[in-house]
Amino acid sequence: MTAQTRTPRKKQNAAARISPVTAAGRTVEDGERLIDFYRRMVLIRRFEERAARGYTQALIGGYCHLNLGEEAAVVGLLSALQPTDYLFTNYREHGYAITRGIDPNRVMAELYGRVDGVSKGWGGSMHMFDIDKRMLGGYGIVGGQIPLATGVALAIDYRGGHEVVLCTMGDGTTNIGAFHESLNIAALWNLPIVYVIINNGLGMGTTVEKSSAEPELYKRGSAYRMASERVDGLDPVAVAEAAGRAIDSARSGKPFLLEVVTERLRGHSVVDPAKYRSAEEVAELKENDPVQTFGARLVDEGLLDADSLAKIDEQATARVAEAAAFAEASAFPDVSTLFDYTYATPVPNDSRRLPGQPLFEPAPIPEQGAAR
Ligand SMILES: Cc1ncc(C[n+]2csc(CCOP(=O)(O)OP(=O)(O)O)c2C)c(N)n1
Ligand SMILES: [Mg+2]
Repeated sequence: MTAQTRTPRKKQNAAARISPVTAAGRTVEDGERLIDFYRRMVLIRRFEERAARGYTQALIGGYCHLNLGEEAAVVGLLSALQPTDYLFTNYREHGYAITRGIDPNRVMAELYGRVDGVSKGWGGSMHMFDIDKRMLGGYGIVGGQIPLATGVALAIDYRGGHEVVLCTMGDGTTNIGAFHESLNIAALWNLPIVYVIINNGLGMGTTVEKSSAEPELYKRGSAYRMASERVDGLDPVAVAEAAGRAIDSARSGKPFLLEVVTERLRGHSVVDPAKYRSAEEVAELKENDPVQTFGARLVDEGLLDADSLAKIDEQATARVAEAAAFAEASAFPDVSTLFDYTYATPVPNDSRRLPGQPLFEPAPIPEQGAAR
């Protein structure tokens, strides 16, 4: 186990926290990669801001949880994953979907509940699923993804495949039984899986320190003799490197627990004003904003200047506007398709009732004098 020095909620100087990449030790490809990280982070940022706006305009319904503040974590993690690997996330997933390569138009259309959405408009914000990109959800039940992801890792192992499963979850999720059951079985059976704790310091309004007896969450791996590591989730390069190590370990049959210490810039969901946060904490969040600090770092290193930063921002804003226009133009799914994707195969006794129809057809009334 290795620990980063960063203490989750401690005020720090953002520039000092980010590890320097010296110009001397960097190739052109490295530079391009860093700029690509930044572009992807800005796209998530603008997408999520647009989603928040769409929600307040009642264009998006249901629950809606944003990746604002977690951009570096998402981009760093997914950069280490092969297209053939599998990804599971929780309900805070829009950024993962876009970064995994799902067309932002389809992601936005899913938020709008439209037929061109990733899940044909029936899943919404929390249930995006794309088999081609091997993104297997999107789960609204806290920890619901963990046993399923472990099962996929078992299937890979059983078939002798070389793919890896990356399963993300929040800090609050590490106190449910399924977390411990899954880590135990994965360690016992050497399954090819990386469990990632996105530690944003909060489960809704409750801090990690108030909910976890061991707040250094990566240490939980030791209960299962599972290799584990904590990394600064505001630095996409550090996350990418740690994810690479974790995925290599899983691919060689040693499951891994990676704790990514990050921030949630706004409330739990778009309707949460987060009044439980102090003004000082909010100011600190702004100071550590990963998109700002990473952009500033690329400028410091001479990879970008103010004009190129502005251009990347404009491109992301335009791309997201296109996604929103696409979503608005897409039709709502027909109610007759409501049950079409409930089961993978036809279920003979599935009554396919539609809303408003009675639960059971009334039993026929026997005729007077008829035998019973
Ligand atoms: C089984 C279950 N219990 C409770 C909830 C309500 N709930 C939704 S999100 C959440 C907090 C989870 O926090 P964390 O795991 O840290 O993830 P984050 O939201 O911070 O990304 C809770 C309690 C739920 N969806 N499912
Ligand atoms: Mg959390």
